Amino acid sequence: KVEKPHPKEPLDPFALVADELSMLADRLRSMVVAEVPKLSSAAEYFFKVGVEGKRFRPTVLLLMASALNMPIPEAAASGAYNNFSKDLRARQQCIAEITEMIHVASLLHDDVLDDANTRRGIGSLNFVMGNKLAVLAGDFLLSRACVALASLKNTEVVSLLATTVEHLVTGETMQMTTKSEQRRSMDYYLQKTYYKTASLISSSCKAIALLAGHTAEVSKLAYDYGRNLGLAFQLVDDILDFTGTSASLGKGSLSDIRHGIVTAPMLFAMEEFPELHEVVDRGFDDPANVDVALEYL
Ligand code: GRG
Repeated sequence: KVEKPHPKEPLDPFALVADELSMLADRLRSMVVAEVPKLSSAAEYFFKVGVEGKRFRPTVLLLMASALNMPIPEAAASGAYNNFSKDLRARQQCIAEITEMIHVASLLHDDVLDDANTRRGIGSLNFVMGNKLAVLAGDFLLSRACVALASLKNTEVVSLLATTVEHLVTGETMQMTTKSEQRRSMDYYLQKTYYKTASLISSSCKAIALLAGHTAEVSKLAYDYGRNLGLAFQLVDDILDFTGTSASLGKGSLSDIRHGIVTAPMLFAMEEFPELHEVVDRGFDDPANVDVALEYL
């Protein structure tokens, strides 16, 4: 039960779905039990209490389910909402679980690609158990996500979430560009950000709507909401990479610029200070060039 907040107190969206979020962690651990114990412990590494991350995606999805499952008279009349049941909510919780498994798989692989040492305030899985097990644990999470997805028996939802895995890979590949034109283009940044971050959130929001039997029009609205929220989320994440500390981020700060990745804060600074273009084109292999760029931000 959630107490009604005092009008002046900000609403805590996480509190609204707190019970389901704690169930989610238990479910995720039980969904990644493997034949080989080493694989189970690698796969559940980020599902343990205290290292589950912000749980932004499952929170958004569960709130989306609450919003979309509310019966509205027109819909009830059309018969589309007859299955407002615990079963529907359980299927939507399954989308939250699948989304979190895909997300964590991408984090595991990302940390291998970036040779990162920390994640969620503890050693990254590659740092603690090695690159090989981190890659395999990511593969395993994707496999279990596929099995859960198939159990929903909804081909549109399967196709949607399978495509979003391709988008994650596409976004990550786009991020590796060394082409000058692409590195300085806001359009390229936004397209990459859609693939890398917003696609998973938007597609899973749409899946929540589709499972509830909503029309293509409503499902598209859910998708657009998730897309915009995902883009905004990544913009904030990119700013925090410059302004945050290792303690507040749970991972190293200034990671993007040190990996030569040009994000929104740098693109905006380039608009204001044209001389930054040349600095960005030199790349950031030389730490002295990182310091030069930081002076403009
Ligand atoms: C294996 C699915 C898969 C993909 C491989 C490595 C890769 C391709 C994609 C990486 C995509 C990636 C890491 C995008 C960044 C998304 C992002 C904003 C991550 C941080 O999300 P938070 O802040 O993290 O929600 P927590 O830890 O709170 O869950």
